[in-house]
Amino acid sequence: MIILPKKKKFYITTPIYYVNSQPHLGHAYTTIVADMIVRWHRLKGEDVFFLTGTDEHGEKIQKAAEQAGKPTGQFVGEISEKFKAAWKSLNISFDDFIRTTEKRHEKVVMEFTKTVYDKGDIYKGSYEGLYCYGCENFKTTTELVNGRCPDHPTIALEQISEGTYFFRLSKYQKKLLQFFEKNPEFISPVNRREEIINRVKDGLKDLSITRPKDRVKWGIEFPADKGQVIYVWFEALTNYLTAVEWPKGKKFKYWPADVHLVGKEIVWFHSVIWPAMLFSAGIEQPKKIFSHGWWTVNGQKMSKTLGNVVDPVEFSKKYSVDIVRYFLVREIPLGDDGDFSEKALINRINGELVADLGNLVYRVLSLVEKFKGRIEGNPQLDKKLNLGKIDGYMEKLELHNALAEIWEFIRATNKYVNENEPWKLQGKDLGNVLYNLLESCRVISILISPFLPETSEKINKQLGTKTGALNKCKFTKFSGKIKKGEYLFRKVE
Ligand code: ME8
Repeated sequence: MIILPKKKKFYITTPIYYVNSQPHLGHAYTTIVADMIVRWHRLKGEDVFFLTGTDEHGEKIQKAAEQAGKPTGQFVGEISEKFKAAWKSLNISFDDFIRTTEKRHEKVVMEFTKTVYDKGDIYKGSYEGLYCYGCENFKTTTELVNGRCPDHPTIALEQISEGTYFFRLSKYQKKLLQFFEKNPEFISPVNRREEIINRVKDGLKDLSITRPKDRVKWGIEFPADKGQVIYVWFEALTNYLTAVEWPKGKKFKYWPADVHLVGKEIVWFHSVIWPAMLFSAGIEQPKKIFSHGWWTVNGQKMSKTLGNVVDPVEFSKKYSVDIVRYFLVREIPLGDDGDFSEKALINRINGELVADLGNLVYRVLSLVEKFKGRIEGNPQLDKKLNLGKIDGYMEKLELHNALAEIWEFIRATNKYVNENEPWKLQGKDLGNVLYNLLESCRVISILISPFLPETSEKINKQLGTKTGALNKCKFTKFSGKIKKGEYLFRKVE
């Protein structure tokens, strides 16, 4: 029996999104970025698992369903479907879409909570404080701006006083700080890391992790007290374990997560509360929490509460799915904030997509169409490709740099056309130049496939080639059957 070497595994997650209203461009951003990363790892031949889904319990959702006048179960089901449909239309290649109202999740949450309880890390107490339904979290007075939560200025805070169970978060302060010290890349990018470490150094308060059932009905029952439901964040974070069948399922081979990709407003939950929960339950830590920035519209954070949301699906109908995907990732480095503007999007279409990529493929195929000789020769253009550099950027999650490096190759190929002036060549010389150009286009179709999957497929169709894994990015014999089609992108006036 031949034993094949075990494939490297790669597990990436997005936050699970609240179903209190529709998916918007901010949610699409995180999901698209995760999709590009996972597609890159698939190209490398790794055994990947990509998880996304919806966060469906808690007061905020309960209230939204009441406002919509619908039974809560029906309400959450409808919106969860909208997220799923949006991700399908944006070409998101998720392996699992989890819903926190599923039985499999309830089972894992119960078992996880019991494990932490048995460890002695949960105790009964009472809580008094100001609660923000937008964040589903208590706020301290120092966090407020003009008496309101800065992230949800339109939602009035509520004074709450009630019996609750606490998780001994404070117990893990030292262990967390040691862990951050030993794993400098755990919280990325670095600027967020410093903020978190300083906050943990200031001291950790135990976390209220249940809500009385007479106030919050829509949740998973707390196993140790039937009068309480589990706090939505404590429950939601556990989804990352549910999907990989903790503690003993087959999919648990994917744990620990390689990347939890999140927006910067929830990095605290992921880099402090979640690791403390895992320490308590005796489960290995994820490898990286990467928090990205926010998209704003006219300088304001895009949010359901502010009502200034951009619909990613509508936008992709107006331009194309690939254009929206490309723009979001090329426009800002992962980790930075960005302001959404249609003008900037149009500039990217007309520049990089039409003038560089679209023009290259069209030019090459037009030349090949007229040529009757043999397309063969010596690899020359492959020296312009730095695959190691592109992969290095992808490993560091510098997607905009990876794209810029791919574009270097596209531009080098265009330059090769201009320098060799194939329209003046004939016979073997022309065959050689066309060989280099076709192999280059084929390689480009592989490299762009994680970012622009539809365009990659179109190029393959026109070249008559099949897309391959990353190890097919070497120049070999060109064996496609050309079928020139439409321009890949149209100029926007
Ligand atoms: O926080 N710019 O869900 P949520 C960029 N259910 N990204 C944005 C964005 C913006 N303007 N707005 C939202 C929750 N996002 C919890 C998560 S995880 C166990 C539980 C993205 O529906 C970003 O990824 O409020 C952010 O973290 C996430 O959507 C918040 O989605």
